[in-house]
Amino acid sequence: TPRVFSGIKPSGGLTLGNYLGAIKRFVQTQDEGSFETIYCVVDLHAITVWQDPAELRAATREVAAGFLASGIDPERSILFNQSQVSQHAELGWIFNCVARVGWMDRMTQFKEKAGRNAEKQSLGLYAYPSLMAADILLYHATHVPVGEDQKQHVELTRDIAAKFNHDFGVDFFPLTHPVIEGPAMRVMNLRDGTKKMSKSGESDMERINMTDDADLIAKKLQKARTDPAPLPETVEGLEGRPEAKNLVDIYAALADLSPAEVLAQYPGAGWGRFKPALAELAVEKLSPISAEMKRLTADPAEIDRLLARGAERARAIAQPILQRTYDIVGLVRA
Ligand code: AQP
Repeated sequence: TPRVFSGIKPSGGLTLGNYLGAIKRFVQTQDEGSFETIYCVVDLHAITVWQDPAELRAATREVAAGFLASGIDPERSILFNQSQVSQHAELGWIFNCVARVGWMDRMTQFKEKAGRNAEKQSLGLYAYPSLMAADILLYHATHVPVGEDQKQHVELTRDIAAKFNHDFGVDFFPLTHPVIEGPAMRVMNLRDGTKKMSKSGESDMERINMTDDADLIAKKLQKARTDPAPLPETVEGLEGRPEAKNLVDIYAALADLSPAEVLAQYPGAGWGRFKPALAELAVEKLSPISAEMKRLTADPAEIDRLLARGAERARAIAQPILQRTYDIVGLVRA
């Protein structure tokens, strides 16, 4: 069976964006059963920017709990944290020696994250896509479900695989496809509908965290920025209204409806009516997940045990592939 690999950085607590844009799909892919699904809490990626150690530990367990509470089954999928499978870092180094500086220079995400301060960023942040290539190729995963923003990195993974195969005259690493399923759901910032909702955004009011309680969710949605006009009758009417579009899209994703169906349910509704309805729906869908996350994170030892078990299963796939890579490169190992 073909393998799917995907990860989430424990750079903070999970947001509604991570849930609707990533985890919800991961669960669907697992449940469809046509892939072996490998899901990873990518802690080595998180530390490419500063993480307080205690917060990193807590976020790692929270992200793992979010996967489990949303329906990732640690038996049917492999769920682990990246640093526990050292093969990621080892293959990442080899890929640092395969990838070219010029390729990294073209990565738009680094430019966006670094802004004008590229020289002050960690070397790890710059080389991040080469570790990401290792994450994927370590399992010979061929399908990587990602958002539009990660497409360039998955293409770089192909380039690294192709150059490795070419340089060493082998046909070893498969060429990976980014799977951009349907119109990728992009949840936007509640205070600025042109920016995406992020774990590490400045203000807590701009995002919904998976651990927010009902009152806080209602308050954040109540205060979410919107224009004064009511909901349009058709989806075209949402153009040029990013905040309105975002709230309708969130409703649609939570209710498993299309945005047009949502607008048909609330023809011409004002925000005074739509926002409380959205809050009620969000609480209905999220509270069972957050309650389960709370239960799971109350017992960190159990989460750690599950992650260690997942790591063991991941290693069983990764180690032979790394060993073969070492042989191909000419690195001696007894
Ligand atoms: N706002 C979003 N809408 C839809 N999908 C999103 N994802 C993240 N934010 C949104 C998806 O979540 C997965 C995990 O992403 P990540 O943790 O590896 O990195 P990220 O995309 O950088 O996530 P954040 O929350 O924005 O973290 P920070 O603030 O630390 O950079 C990916 O599949 C991503 O598409």
